[in-house]
Amino acid sequence: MRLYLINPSNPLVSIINIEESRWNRFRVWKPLNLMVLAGLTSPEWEITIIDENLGVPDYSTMVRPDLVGITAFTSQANRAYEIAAHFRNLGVPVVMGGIHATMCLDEVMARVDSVVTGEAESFWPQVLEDARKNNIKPLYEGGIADINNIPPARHDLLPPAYAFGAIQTSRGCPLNCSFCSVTAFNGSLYRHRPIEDVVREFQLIREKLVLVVDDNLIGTRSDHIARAKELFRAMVKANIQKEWVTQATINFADDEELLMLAVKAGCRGVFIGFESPTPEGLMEIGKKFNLLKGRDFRASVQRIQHHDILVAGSFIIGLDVDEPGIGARIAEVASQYGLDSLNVLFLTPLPGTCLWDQMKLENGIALDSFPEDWRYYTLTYPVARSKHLTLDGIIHEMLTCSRNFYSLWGILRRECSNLWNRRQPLINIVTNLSYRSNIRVDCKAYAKFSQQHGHRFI
Ligand code: B12
Ligand code: SF4
Repeated sequence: MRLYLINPSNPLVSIINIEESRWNRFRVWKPLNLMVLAGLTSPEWEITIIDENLGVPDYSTMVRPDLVGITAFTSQANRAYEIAAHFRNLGVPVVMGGIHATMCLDEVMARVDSVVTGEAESFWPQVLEDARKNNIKPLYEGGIADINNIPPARHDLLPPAYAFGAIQTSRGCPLNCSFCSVTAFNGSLYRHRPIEDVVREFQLIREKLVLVVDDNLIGTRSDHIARAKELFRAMVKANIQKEWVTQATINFADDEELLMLAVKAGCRGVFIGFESPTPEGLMEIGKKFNLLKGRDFRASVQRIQHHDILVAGSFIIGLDVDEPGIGARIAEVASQYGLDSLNVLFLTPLPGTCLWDQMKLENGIALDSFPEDWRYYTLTYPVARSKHLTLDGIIHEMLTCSRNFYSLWGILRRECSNLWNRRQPLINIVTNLSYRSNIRVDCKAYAKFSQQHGHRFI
């Protein structure tokens, strides 16, 4: 039995457009979900994982599979439907799962043979068995799975074309920011895989560099922090010899022992959501966690960097409180905090989030012709109306922010500081240059977008 597992491309995601900028090679990440599914698949299936981000194959020249499984973020939905249509025309059953299929069930069910909602661990073997018997059901509700003792992801199946391997150690996040789908999808319980499973799986990864995909590797409570320390100790003990980056909340900075253990275990960079430079902005999106203890962000960032860990920060533009000047303000604040890199995204109502419900109620969603418009839900295009900013205004803020933060002078200053402190200067320069070269790509893309969709924002 032959199984194709496919990660659809989205040409509008400039960050992964290698042709536009060769620096982006370092930012093509493995589709871990398909590797996890492959790990749950019995040996009678011959599995091929196709990541269209590495290049779209000519499916018509490929051997006909017995089953096709497609994953999709919302932004990939349209391409997913094209792939599904191709294989269904050949009479091959298509099953789709992942975040978009879960949040937009009716839309997806109308376009594939079967949908698996939620986490797949409990149902995937059943789907395969039903497919083998030619009796696949239209819907399997995976919900929240038990992540104890799941087999390791198949790290051997993808070509060695990626800079980073990938692994997951926990699911969910103890917070619930209004724009984020994680808690809606993975539930409010923050769950951890057994440490021995994680350590064993780390040892199967070929790449030296690894993305730990957890939404919040360290959590927020003292028992979460204790688990993170235990994990790092086990990784040190097993001498896994990997260098990894991950996502965490700013409280990563608050525990010296945690930082020491993290760096010993191979942590080289952390991605932190700062989201807004103002308390009003943080309140608006439900991230008051960042306001706790009257935090000094610069000092927090420095404490992390002191351990040779790079800090990448993320902010959002387009909140109700954002006014003209917000782009320059974010760039200024990010520099003040001393961030090594900055990722700014447009406020986007992703289906299933509180923000989605709120914007629907307020008629705030400008790009609402679905499924066609999903391709713009990359967070790199404005899709919603902003209270104080026009479409051209919000684009101007985004470009100002990127140009200010990624000015040659800004990059040079950060690189000198990183060289001086011997804090990952190579990774830092590659990251900064890739962001800088994407400004040109983004400019072209925004101009086209404004021309095509400007009238929908009025
Ligand atoms: C790592 C990551 C990335 C990586 C990409 C990884 C990749 N290639 O898959 C990078 C950094 C590139 C990335 C980019 C983006 N991301 Co992202 N990302 C994640 C993150 C943190 C982890 C994903 C992961 O590997 N999870 C581990 C796997 C095992 O879990 P899973 O994907 O949920 O898979 C399980 C089930 O969903 C199911 N399943 C999944 N697929 C399938 C398929 C079949 C057939 C079946 C049966 C089951 C099934 O089974 C799996 C096992 O239970 C998630 C958050 C999260 N917790 O998932 C956000 C998340 C998926 N990303 C999100 C977003 C918005 C984006 C971007 C649009 C934003 C941006 N500009 O950065 C881009 C879009 C890129 C694109 N191609 O369009 C949103 C998606 C929301 C949505 N509705 O689309 C999430 C949920 C985070 C959030 N804030 O809400 N992301
Ligand atoms: S802290 Fe990050 S992962 Fe957690 S809910 Fe907020 S945005 Fe989502």
